[in-house]
Amino acid sequence: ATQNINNDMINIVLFGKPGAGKGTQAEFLKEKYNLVHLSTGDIFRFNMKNDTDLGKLAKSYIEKGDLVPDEVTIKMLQDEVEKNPNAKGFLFDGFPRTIPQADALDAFLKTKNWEVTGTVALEADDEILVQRLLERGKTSGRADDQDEEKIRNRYQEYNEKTAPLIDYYKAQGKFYSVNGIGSVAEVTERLSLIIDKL
Ligand code: B4P
Repeated sequence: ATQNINNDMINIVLFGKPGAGKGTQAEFLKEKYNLVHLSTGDIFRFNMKNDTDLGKLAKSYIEKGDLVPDEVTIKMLQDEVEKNPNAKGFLFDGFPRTIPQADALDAFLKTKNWEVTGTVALEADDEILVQRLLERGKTSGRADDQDEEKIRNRYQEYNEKTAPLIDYYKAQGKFYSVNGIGSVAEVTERLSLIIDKL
């Protein structure tokens, strides 16, 4: 069934716990590999800022540190992919975050003869990440970064709903991980070594 897959298309899933540096690294990787960067977190925040219906809905979940429901998130992501018909590849940042999202992504990409090329994870200890998010919360204005209880809830959501994706992608032979601690440039270099081989 894979014979029709378009292998010129690189689709990378950037994976990691909240605050692991997905958004930070995506800024460099999208330029380096000429990928369309789709960050579900950024798209939700854009909609929240503009007070759209989607933004109002997402806000009620994000402010508590909960994941936004799959149905809403999957539809939004698919719409964003459709807006970029000439993409050479996508960098999915913060999506998928649940098994149903990963299943939906596989099925959706398949309709275009595309697939996930690889999933690269940024690894770091929770305690370091909680400190990073509290630090960002001082200036980001993000409600989900402001207090430790909400931040802890995001890690609980991650452990329950997102961590199972590690085995999901390992079973497909598509899971790679790097140490997410170090300078931004060092981490970019580690990710590049993996992406270059995909
Ligand atoms: P996201 O916007 O995806 O955010 P994130 O997990 O907080 O951060 P990221 O890993 O991108 O870290 P960043 O580079 O910013 O999600 C926010 C919320 O949206 C979720 O909690 C959820 O509610 C909702 N959502 C999003 N996608 C969803 C989905 N698919 N399904 C359901 N809900 C969804 O870096 C963090 C901080 O670390 C920054 O301050 C940065 O400067 C710093 N940093 C980065 N790299 C560093 C390094 N090497 N050294 C030191 N500091 C570093």
